Amino acid sequence: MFKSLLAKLAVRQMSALNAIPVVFKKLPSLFFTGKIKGFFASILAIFQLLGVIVFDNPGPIIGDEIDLNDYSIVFSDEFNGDSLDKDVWQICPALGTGEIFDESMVSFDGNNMIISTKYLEDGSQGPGWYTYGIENTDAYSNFQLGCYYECRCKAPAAKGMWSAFWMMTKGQKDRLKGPDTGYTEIDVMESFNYGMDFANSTLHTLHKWLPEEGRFQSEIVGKYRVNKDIYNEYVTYGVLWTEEEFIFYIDGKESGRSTNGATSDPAFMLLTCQVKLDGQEHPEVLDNPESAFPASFTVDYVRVYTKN
Ligand SMILES: [Ca+2]
Repeated sequence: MFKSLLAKLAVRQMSALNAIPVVFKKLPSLFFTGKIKGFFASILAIFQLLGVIVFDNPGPIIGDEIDLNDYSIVFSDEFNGDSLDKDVWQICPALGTGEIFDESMVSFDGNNMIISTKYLEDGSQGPGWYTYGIENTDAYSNFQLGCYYECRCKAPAAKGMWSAFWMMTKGQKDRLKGPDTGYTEIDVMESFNYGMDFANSTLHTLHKWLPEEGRFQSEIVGKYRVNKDIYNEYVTYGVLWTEEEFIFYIDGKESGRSTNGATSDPAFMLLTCQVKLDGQEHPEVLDNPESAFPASFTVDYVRVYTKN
């Protein structure tokens, strides 16, 4: 029976199960060295891990910190200017959830790029929910494995918003021109729980398009509880892309890892803010007070590091 129960657990729940003894082993040394705060934080983490296994709740972030001392920045956009660098970024094609991407919704405050979202009666493409999304131009779509990709941002504080920092391997663009060889989508940060259960949490997800089977193979690597107000405080979300796996980080601390979709195909990055409309009769976005808009997805920077 225990075996059949185990078989029903998703990979993220199995990771939580495997993490419990690791955290448990640290308890005596934390207690006997007087690190009482760490001791109780570990006890709490064990309960949170049980919540992941039993209820599929967001889990705690308990991994090691990434050491970037051995890394150098090979690409960055600090978004400190007053416009989008069109050599690097272009508008992301529509993502099919019903919102309208319009460049008028992107602005700069000297330190950040801000993607604003608002319903406009008189928008350039008629009435609708206006927002924006960017992806790398072809010239900047050759990011490689071996690098650490990081974005520092604040998620929009409105119900029904879906902000994301993600990557896609080049096969996604190439399939439009030639044979479809498949691709991997790496969702480093997805935030859509403002004002709902599991606010202040984020998802890491991998989707692998298998053209010969005509389907996506998807894996939620994990849902993670960030111990911060992610709508008003900056958080960094990152992924270290190695030959064998994707290792995810939140504020520099490992949150989860996966071998699914490990690939050497080059990739491009995307920053998008969707509105969860999806043809719903009553989308959650309508439950916000008027004062919630324009909602802002605030991005301080995107950086790519490579090992020296
Ligand atoms: Ca900045």
